[in-house]
Parts: sequence; structure tokens; C-alpha cells
Amino acid sequence: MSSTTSPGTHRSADPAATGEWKPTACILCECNCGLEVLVDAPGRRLVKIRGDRQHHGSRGYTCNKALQLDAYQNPGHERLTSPLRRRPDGTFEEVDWDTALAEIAERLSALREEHGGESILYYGGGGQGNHLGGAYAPATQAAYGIRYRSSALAQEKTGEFWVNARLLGKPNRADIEHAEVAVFLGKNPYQSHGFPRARAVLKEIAKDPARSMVVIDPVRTETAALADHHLQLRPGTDLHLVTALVAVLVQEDLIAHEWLAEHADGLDAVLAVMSRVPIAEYCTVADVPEEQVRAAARRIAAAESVAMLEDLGTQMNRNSTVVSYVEKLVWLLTGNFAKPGTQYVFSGLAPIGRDRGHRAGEGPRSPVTEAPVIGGLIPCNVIPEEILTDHPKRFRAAFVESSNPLHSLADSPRMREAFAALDLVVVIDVAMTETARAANYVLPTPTQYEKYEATFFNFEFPQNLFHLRHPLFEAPPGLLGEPEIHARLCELSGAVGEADYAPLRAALALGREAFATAMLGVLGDPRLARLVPVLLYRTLGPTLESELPNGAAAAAVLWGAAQLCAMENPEGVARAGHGTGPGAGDRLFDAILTSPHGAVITDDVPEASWQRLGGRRIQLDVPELLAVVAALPAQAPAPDPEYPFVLSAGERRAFTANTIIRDPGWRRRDPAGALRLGEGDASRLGVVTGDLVRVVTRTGSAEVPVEVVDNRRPGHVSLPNGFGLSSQAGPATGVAPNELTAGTDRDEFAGTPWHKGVPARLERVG
Ligand SMILES: Nc1nc2c(c(=O)[nH]1)N[C@H]1C(S)=C(S)[C@@H](COP(=O)(O)OP(=O)(O)OC[C@H]3O[C@@H](n4cnc5c(=O)[nH]c(N)nc54)[C@H](O)[C@@H]3O)O[C@H]1N2
Ligand SMILES: Nc1nc2c(c(=O)[nH]1)N[C@H]1C(S)=C(S)[C@@H](COP(=O)(O)OP(=O)(O)OC[C@H]3O[C@@H](n4cnc5c(=O)[nH]c(N)nc54)[C@H](O)[C@@H]3O)O[C@H]1N2
Ligand code: SF4
Ligand SMILES: [Mo]
Repeated sequence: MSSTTSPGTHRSADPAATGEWKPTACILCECNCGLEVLVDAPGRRLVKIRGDRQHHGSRGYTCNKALQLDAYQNPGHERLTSPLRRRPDGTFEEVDWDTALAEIAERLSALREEHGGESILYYGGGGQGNHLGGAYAPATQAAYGIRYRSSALAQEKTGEFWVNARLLGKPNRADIEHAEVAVFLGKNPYQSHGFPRARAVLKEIAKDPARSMVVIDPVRTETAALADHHLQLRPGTDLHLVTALVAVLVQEDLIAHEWLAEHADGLDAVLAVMSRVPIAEYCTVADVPEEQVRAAARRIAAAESVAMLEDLGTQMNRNSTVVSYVEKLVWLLTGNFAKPGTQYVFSGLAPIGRDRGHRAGEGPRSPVTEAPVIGGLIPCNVIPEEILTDHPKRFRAAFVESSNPLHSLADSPRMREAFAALDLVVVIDVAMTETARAANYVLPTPTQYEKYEATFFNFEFPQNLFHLRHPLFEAPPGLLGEPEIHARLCELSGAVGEADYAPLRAALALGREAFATAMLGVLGDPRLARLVPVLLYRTLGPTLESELPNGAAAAAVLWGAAQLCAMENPEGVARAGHGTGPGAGDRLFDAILTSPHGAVITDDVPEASWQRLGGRRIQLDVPELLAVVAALPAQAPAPDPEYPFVLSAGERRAFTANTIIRDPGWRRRDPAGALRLGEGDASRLGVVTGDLVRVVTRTGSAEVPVEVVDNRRPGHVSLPNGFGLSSQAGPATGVAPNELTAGTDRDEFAGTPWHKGVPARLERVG
């Protein structure tokens, strides 16, 4: 750690004695636990970190990872300090902002002119902790006619989004904290979280004899070890197992007939398929004793409340969209919706997870491969195919913001090839990433602790929280926040400018009410409607700075989001204390601005879930998906003898956090990112913990030390996510999982990858 003393100051300047505790949040997973940080302001260091008891969601909780956040804030020489332009020889030169942005604007405009804005892909828009900057990107998209976008959500969640859209018309989440029975499908919340205070809640459930936990995972994870029912299935056989679970509910007549008659259509079609399921045979395929499956189904049916959470173990695996469908049938057929401890429809400030739910084959498609666009996102796995072709509609440019697709998407070698084939790549990031290295222009931005930031991952119930974090530090000179970058690019395109701002500023001078009226006018103007984020930033933004200096203009976009939230959720917003009527949105906005520990945006009653469905009945019959269930063969696919192992490529562990922290020194355990394998496999291979093996897949190979463990099935091995980051300081640490994965291994409905089931072979090294 660098010393914070400057010449002449006393050597023992202890920041703990002189510094200040400031509220903020952890940015390493979607929970965004509230933190209090003792800062060393001149050194821009997070000196001490503790949970924030005043934070409504996390209530003082953190996991082990939050303590390492200084390694994100201070990535050393990986930190970007100036805009960079790539020279023809591949090296980078520093350029000033005016030059960089003017050249980018010119090249984007030229591409639009020649090939249409459809030839430019926008990728990303936020990580686990930062979505405020990305909220301005739609304006840049509008300014340059950029029509297609994608993000990490399109390699994990789009299948589930689509299923939710078909079944309920709305996304939903699980109230694990209050559930009598919590069910985790391909999810290890002990490490990955996914709901507030996960480890504490898991332990509460485990020690309460009146509650139960069901875990469906081929690994005896930390979560599975706490479970009452661990269905330790053969990897990749989730469709058999979960279908068997649903079939037990149907065939033992454990379903909520009255509730379903009142709320749902399509039950007969589901019953027709499920009543014919050969339960015993499917359990054999999944290699789980039938009695265990029946016991879990009966426990679910007997419960007052069941909440169920699926995640990457199935979402990045074979049949993921169909599995998501049968998973939802488990809780729908038992009536576990819109009651405490069940599934609910959340409020929020952004429409994450919403989709129109077109029938398979209908709806928007990607330009070259005609892959389904779900939730507005093209599947990540088709991106290289949308570039590496001479199709006239191919992508010719990529605009990447707060994301690292050259590391995180399937088949990194092919992704590198694809990005190298583009005419223009622009990357906005804080650090020199794998993707930034492939860019023509790299635009440096302050870290999330040097600016106002927030996420739209606000899914809690009954009280939903929004946390606008205030900066802990002043940003270093020479960096621009994302809102400023987007505003300048929009202005340089000629789409928006002073003439558009002036009337809004005049209205604002009369008060927020007049401003709201003027903004309504803007929304009715097709030229300006999609530029609203920048209009807010340039007009309302500066007025926020007078109260909250150091960049609060970035929060301006939340004004619009707050108005929408108040309109969509009047009762919840009122119950949260923001009143009713036309001023509610403004009061909500002000509460967000002035609540550095987070503001409750909505306080819901269970019926709110029904209200959000807007009178639509639940549609249980999704014919495209039910057809797959009906045709499911009663045998497991035969493994390829050349690749007898199943590799789970990207397991969440105690010290992984996507690629948010680049310095490998942050890890207190598992520094090499070991390949985990069972004792039997280890002895057959003749390796012990620490020995090197070569992992060979159909697309790549890598050498990695093994860790012999006792919690997994024979033939099932795993590598952690987020390893193998390039560094200017030395060789990469660990294996980058997507050097081993294939883009063509993807779901037939959503195009999501099969990262959790990569066929692999292991060879002893040396
Ligand atoms: N520590 C840590 N936490 C994180 C992150 C991180 O990088 N590190 N990332 C965050 C992000 S972006 C996400 S999306 C979430 C993901 O959170 P999770 O989905 O919980 O994480 P994973 O470990 O990738 O996969 C979950 C489980 O799937 C199991 N699995 C593997 N194959 C199969 C299978 O065939 N069937 C079933 N049923 N299960 C299988 C694995 O054994 C594993 O326990 O985590 C978030 N939290
Ligand atoms: N094989 C395999 N691949 C996977 C997974 C897996 O399990 N297996 N998991 C997948 C999942 S679930 C996810 S979510 C993705 C995640 O992959 P990505 O979406 O690519 O995201 P991150 O790795 O989180 O990268 C976040 C980027 O944001 C940058 N950043 C940090 N703060 C800021 C900021 O304030 N502004 C800007 N502009 N940039 C900032 C960081 O430096 C980093 O480059 O990985 C996926 N890839
Ligand atoms: S990584 Fe841990 S401390 Fe950080 S938000 Fe997630 S659960 Fe909270
Ligand atoms: Mo993720």
C-alpha cells in the first residue's frame, strides 16, 4: 500500500484518526450491500470497510469480498488516465477528449451514413454496481441510429425473461427471506448471493425446523450442505429432474386446483403432458433416487409459501429456457405467487427483465443470424456471427460501456477475431481490459467511488430500495463520467443542442411543475423523445450540482425514472412516504438524492403483484416449450468418449467477482483459480491438490493446478469465473474460462450459452 503522507506531514498520519466514514455500497454483486468506508481522500483509498447498518436492504451485512474493494478503486497501472487512440501498429497514444470524441462522432456518423445505424452494436451499459452511466446510452443510440444492443443479461437471463413474459407478462423474483420452503435450482447463494443477506438467511432457514431448503445442484455446495433436500443430479439433466418434480405434483394431485381455476388458463394442456411423464425413468436419467424427488415435491406442496430461484447452473446449460418454464410450473401449480414468502412482481426505476413475449419465431430478430431479440437484447453468443460475415447487414462497429465481452463471452479467440474485423471499436472503462486492448478509442471514466452511481438492480419486496451513492473521492483530473461522454457525443452528432435546452431551462426556472409540463412536450416530439436523458442532464443536472457538488448532475436521468415509477406504482410510492398526485415523482426523486444510505421507493402489499399483472391471467400453456417437454426422451445424451468430463466453466467462489477487480492480489484464497475435481477422478488421473493438469475442450486447452474436493460427482469438474485477466505487470493468473467455451453451444430459444456443461478431457502434466 502506498503511503499517504506528503513531504512535511507527520509520518504517522493515521487515516483512522483523521479520516471520515462515508456511506456507499459494494459493487461486486447485484446485492450492492450498503457500506461505510473510512476514506483516505487525498490518496483516494478505501482504508477501512464495514457494513452499513442504516442501509435498508443489507442492514449491516457484507460478505468477505467487500473488504477487498480498495483493489478495485486502485488498480495501479491498469487504471486509465487519458483517452487513448490505437495506432496502426496496435500501440496506443494519448489524445485529448475533444479530439477523441470528435473523431468518434465523425466515424459513427460516417458508418450511419453509409451502412445505417443498424451496423453499430451497443454492448454493456453497466456491471454489478453501476447503471447510472448506461442510462444515458439510449440517447447516444438515438443520436447515431444505433438499433441493436446486448449485454451480459443476454447470456444468462433472457430465456427466463421470455418465459416470464409468456407466463405472467411480467418479470418476478423470489421472496426467499420469508419463504417456508426455499428452492435453489443451479444456484449457490452462499457464494453468489442474489438476495439480501444471503448467508444469514440460509443459516436461518437451515436451523428453523419449520422451514426447509431444497437445492438442485450436481455439487454439494455450501448451500447444498445446509439443505434438507439436496437433489444432486447428473449435470445437464435438469429438464428431466424438474419435469419429474412437476409430474409428482400432478400425478399425486398436489396442485392448487382452486387457485389455478381462479387465476390461470391452460392447465389442461400442462396436465395432459405431465400426467404421462415416466417419473421413475426421468429420475434415473438425472441419477437421483425417485423417493428423494417425491419427498421434495411433497414438501413443496405442503408448504404455506415456496420461493424458488434459478440461476446459472441451469441458465447456462442445456434446455435452459425449457427448464426455466418447468421451474416456474413448480411454484405456479402450487399457487405460490403474490403471497409473502413466494414469487412477486417488483417495482423499480428501470424495466429490467421486461419482454413482449413473442411466440418463438416471431418478434424482433438480429440482422444476420435472425436470432431472437429478447428484452431488447441480441444473444451474446451470436455476436461473432453477426460480424464475421460478408452479409450486408453485418455489424461494423461496437460501442462497449462498462463491460468486458472479450473476456466474458463464449469463445474468446473468436470474439477477438470478430472485434479485430470491425471498422470501429469504442470502449468506456476505468481500466485497461481485454476489450479495451481491442479498441480504436478507449475512454477513461472515474471509478464508481469517484462519482454518483447507482444500480437498477432494485428487486426487493415489500420495501424496494434505490441507493444513489455519493462519491467518496473527487475524480482524478482528465476523466469524464459516462453521462458527460454521452451528452457530448449526442451534441457532436447534431441531434441535440443549446436550442433544445433553452426552453427547458426557462421552464425549470419557473419550478419543477413547469419543467414537468415542458418535458411532457418533449416526450411527444419524436426527434427529442429518445434524447431525454441528455436533455435532463444538461438542464436539470446543473441545478442538482448546487446542492450536491462533485457530479450530482449524473443523477438527472433519475428524475424521469422517478416520475414513471410514481405513475406505475402510485400506492407503493405513497406507502413509502412520497405522497400522491403529480408531485409524488418529484418527492421520490428528491428522497433519492438526499438519502445517502438508500431510499425506500415503494412499500408494497402482496396484492401489488396482481395489480402489476394488470388483470391478465396466468398463461400456463406455452406450446413451444410444452412440446419440448412432451418429446423429452427418457435417456441422458451419451457423452462424447473423447471428452468424458463435464466442465462447469465459471463457478462463483469466495474470491471471484466477474472481472471487476483486475489485481489478482485481492484474493485471500484460491489464488490460482484451481480446477476442482472429486477424489475418485483425482486418483484415477494420479493427481493430488496442487498438481497441474491440462484441460482440453473442443475449442481450447489450458493448464491449471487442481484442488481435490469431496463435494462433487465423478466426471464433473469446475473452473472459477473472472480469472485469466491480462495484465501489464506480468502473466495472467488462472484460466480465462471462455478460452475453453464454444459460441455455437447455445440454447435453441434464447441463444444463451452452455458454459456450465462444457465437454472436456483432463490430461496430467509432467
Ligand atoms: N462470489 C461471487 N458472487 C457472484 C459473482 C461472482 O463473480 N463471484 N457474480 C454474480 C453474477 S454476475 C451472477 S450471474 C451470479 C451467478 O450465481 P450462481 O448461478 O449461483 O453461480 P455459479 O457458481 O456460476 O453457478 C451456480 C451453481 O450451478 C451449479 N451447476 C453446475 N452445473 C449444473 C447443472 O447441470 N445443473 C444444476 N442444477 N446446477 C448446476 C454449480 O455447481 C453451482 O453451484 O453470481 C453473482 N455473484
Ligand atoms: N464461461 C463463463 N463466462 C461467463 C460467466 C460464466 O459463468 N462462465 N458468467 C457470465 C456472467 S453471469 C456475467 S454477468 C458476465 C460479466 O461480464 P461483463 O458484463 O463483461 O462484466 P464484468 O466482468 O463485470 O466487467 C465489468 C467492466 O466494467 C468496468 N468498470 C468498472 N467500473 C466502471 C465504471 O464505473 N464505468 C465503466 N464504464 N466501467 C467500469 C470494469 O473495469 C470491467 O471491465 O460474465 C459472463 N461470462
Ligand atoms: S459481494 Fe458480498 S458484500 Fe458485495 S454486494 Fe455482494 S453480498 Fe454484498
Ligand atoms: Mo451475471
